[in-house]
Amino acid sequence: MRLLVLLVLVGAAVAMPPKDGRIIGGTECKPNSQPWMASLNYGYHFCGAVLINEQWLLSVAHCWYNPYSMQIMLGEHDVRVFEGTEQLMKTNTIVWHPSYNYQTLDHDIMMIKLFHPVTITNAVRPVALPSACPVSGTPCTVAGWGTTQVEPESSVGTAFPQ
Ligand SMILES: [Ca+2]
Repeated sequence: MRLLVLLVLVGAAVAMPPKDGRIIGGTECKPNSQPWMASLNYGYHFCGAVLINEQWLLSVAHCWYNPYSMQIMLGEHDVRVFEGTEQLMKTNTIVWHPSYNYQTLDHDIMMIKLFHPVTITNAVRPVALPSACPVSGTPCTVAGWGTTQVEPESSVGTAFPQ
């Protein structure tokens, strides 16, 4: 599964959310062009996160997993192959939004503190956080290890393709 990127318009994404909650149609990223992306895994990738400074990540609360079992991989492109740019991290501190509701997914945000700060490299670097909310219609990038196409009806429910 390689890192994918989607370019969307903020206004369009808000006005027309996909029916099933997925964003389909991305393209494979240039390796390490999204150096703030992290893969959360426990033997395999299960969720993405974003490095917001040298020791904290932002993700969604519904991706919570036992912090003592979870690994955080930074500097990833292909999560199935060792590429020499990865930094494996652990955590014991996960903070949910205090109003997170697992049934409605309201306030679906969590913060993950790494045991140690990352080493800043060309493949691992915090994202530049905005100083204000974006204006409707502002282009933005969505990145993650997802799928680039809709699966045929017959394969619905199978693992995501690369
Ligand atoms: Ca890799």
